[in-house]
Amino acid sequence: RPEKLPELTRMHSMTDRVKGSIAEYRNQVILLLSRYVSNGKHTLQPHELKNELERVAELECFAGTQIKDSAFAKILRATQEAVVIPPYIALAVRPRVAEWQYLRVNAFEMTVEELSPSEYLEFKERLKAADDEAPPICSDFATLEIDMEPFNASFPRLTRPSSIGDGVSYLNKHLSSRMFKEAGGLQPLLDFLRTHKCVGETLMLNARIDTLEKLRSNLAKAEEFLGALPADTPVGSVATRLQELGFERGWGDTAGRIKDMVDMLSDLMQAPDADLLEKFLGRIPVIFNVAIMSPHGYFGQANVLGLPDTGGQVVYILDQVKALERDLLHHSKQQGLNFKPQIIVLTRLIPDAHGTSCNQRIEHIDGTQYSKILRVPFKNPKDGSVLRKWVSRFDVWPYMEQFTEDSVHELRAEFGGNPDLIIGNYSDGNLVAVLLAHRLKVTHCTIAHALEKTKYPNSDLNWKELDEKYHFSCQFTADLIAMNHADFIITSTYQEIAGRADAVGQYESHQAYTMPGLYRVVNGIDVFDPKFNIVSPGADADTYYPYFIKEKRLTAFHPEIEELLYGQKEDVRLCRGVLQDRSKPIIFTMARLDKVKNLTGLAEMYGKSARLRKLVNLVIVGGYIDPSLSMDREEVHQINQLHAIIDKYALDKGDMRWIVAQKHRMRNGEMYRYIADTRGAFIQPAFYEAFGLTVVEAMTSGLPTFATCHGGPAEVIKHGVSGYHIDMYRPDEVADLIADFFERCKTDPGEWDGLSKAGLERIYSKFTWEIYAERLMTLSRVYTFWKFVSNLERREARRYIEMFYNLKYRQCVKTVPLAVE
Ligand code: UDP
Ligand code: LCN
Repeated sequence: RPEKLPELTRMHSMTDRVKGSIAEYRNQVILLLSRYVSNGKHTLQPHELKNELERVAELECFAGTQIKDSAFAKILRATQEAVVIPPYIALAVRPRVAEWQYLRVNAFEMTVEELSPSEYLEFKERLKAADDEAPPICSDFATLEIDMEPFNASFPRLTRPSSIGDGVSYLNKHLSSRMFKEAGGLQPLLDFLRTHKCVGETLMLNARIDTLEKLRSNLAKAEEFLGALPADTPVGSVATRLQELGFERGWGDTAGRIKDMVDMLSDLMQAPDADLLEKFLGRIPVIFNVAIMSPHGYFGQANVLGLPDTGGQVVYILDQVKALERDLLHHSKQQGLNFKPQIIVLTRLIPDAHGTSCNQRIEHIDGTQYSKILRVPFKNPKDGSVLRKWVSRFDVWPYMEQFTEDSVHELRAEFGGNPDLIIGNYSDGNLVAVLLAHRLKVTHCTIAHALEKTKYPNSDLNWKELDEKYHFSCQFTADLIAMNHADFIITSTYQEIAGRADAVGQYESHQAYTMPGLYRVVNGIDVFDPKFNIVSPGADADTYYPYFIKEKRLTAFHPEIEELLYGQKEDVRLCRGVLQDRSKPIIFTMARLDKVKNLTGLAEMYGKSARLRKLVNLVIVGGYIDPSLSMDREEVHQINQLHAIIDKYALDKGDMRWIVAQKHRMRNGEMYRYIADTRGAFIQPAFYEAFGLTVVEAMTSGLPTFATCHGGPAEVIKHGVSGYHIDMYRPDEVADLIADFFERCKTDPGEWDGLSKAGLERIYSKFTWEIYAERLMTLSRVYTFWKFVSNLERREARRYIEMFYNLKYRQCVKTVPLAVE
């Protein structure tokens, strides 16, 4: 196997370590492996591997031996998944963040071998094959393997896990030093500044500066001219002289700011400096028009939150637009321009709008001057008729191409040309962004919000069983296409890219996986790629602020909130259960009522814990109470389940209230604060949460927060400092953790205040929209520049992606039925 040679040393050391442990602890290892393989074909999760190891280590007959400290035990603790097909057990080991090695042990013969990703996945696929099914002939060729690695081999790549998520700094360092090493390396920078136009007007440099020499000498002249003037001299008084020297608008609004930028460029021409380069590029006015894609769900500003498929992404984008417009206007002014930035959110027009504005073509975005929502309907690809009703985000695939086609014209008409930046959101928006950016040759940014593959355990391996319901074959293919096409990807947290020491990242999980019978991904994405950048969102400061800012409190909402929380009537359209003891603090949750959010798990946990029920009331906001009102199959199931739990634990007899989804955002903001007044807490009980805006909203309100340890909240909260992590796979422990906290609060109120304060501090340091907007716009300018001057286009990869799209994605879409009106 000559192609494996470079890996041999490292791989052998791991197999050798396993062999060493087998030799040293033969009996324990035999017992352990035989237990692992005793249940036939299956996969084992990390906790199952560890629990069995503990059990064997604790057996009396092995007292005194140290298998728990052996090299094999360490490898097992670093294993993220094991595939058992007796007598074999194959391990996917992740010794460090984003580093993977694969091993296979024969539990009967005690032999060990290393596997390549492809071999491991091929072995895993056998879980899905019938026992008597013959292995595929010419398996190497008969299975479609997706491998992006060869395209990225010559591309700069980070090496330190701690640098993941700060791709732009690395890229600037790498490419700026390369620019200086190559003869004429600075020419592309000159070309970039010379080709710069906005609405036909030349910016930055005009034709008078046509060589680097000329640039150098005219920079010196400009420096001298500007240096002699007061710093606040307006640009109007210097523009003519600067134009004669070759400098057009775009450098600044005063002599001082123009000189700043001129100095930066002179310095850059002298020596490479990545930070300075980033600062300089961040000031070039290249982005004026931004198109943001978010097709699925009800995208609107009122009455939409909590509707199926309509949650954080809508909140995120509306806040993002406000923050970006503010930043663009500020930037444009500072650079001496008076262009009106345009931000357009492209979404789906839904004729049957259910009391929302989603049937309007255009809607101005509140809190902005020029930004708007543009809605384009989905059309039946067969007869072109407009789709009237809402469809689940899992069923949108057949509509995407026509939607893109129709949107190109509408967007160009609204912008009066092409946008300068296209941002995709979630799988469908990202796919539309790929198609548009590809066609218009515009900088493309991807935001996943939630990569669905990570939310549903084994959704790749079991895709066939799930496809009828979720169409993951389309979605995961679209995700792969989008993440590889994007010029840059922004994520809300580090874990979204590369996980933690003990947990796999969302993007990382797309590195190697298999969908048996569809394709096998041996290298889907590299999390060390400099395209990844962490830019965390916040909570809108006008809506969410601490409970103790008395002068801003919206007390006018209090009677309505009190009625919502403490009303003594049940009404199937509004609520179930009443709270009897108002002196108890409230533990509160609010989310879309989908399975992964696990609101039912919270109710069950509370129902079971007599201790918790004595200490606090529970308020759940989500979904409908009456299942007949819901349009979403998963939601209906959750509604019925929640009713069953309430019945089972008699939760409607005084200590729990379930309230329908609340769509009034300002009032919701006040509700968090009202619950803080009860000295309560926010609980986010999801099995998995990609980021979790409610967590940030609660913490911004000063409400102590307990949130899932699976996903983004694990990074937003520092456990035990600014909130608590909870694992809803272990509900009894969670109930105790919350009960302990409220018991401590009873004896020491400082406990509650301390947690509330630390939560706020955490938010202010990292999760605000101001930080977000400045960072995202800098990234957009920098990646636009690098795309222009270097081979960031990745043309080979793009051709491969086009083929994948045409030969695979479009085939998958054919399996998705069209909606029936
Ligand atoms: N939300 C709401 N009313 C509801 C449920 C949710 O206003 O009944 C809001 C919530 O305040 C937050 C967003 O919807 O702003 C949910 O975002 P999150 O990131 O927590 O979850 P997602 O729904 O995006 O998965
Ligand atoms: C989607 C999700 O599921 C949430 O976890 C995020 O907070 C939201 O989008 C905004 O990014």
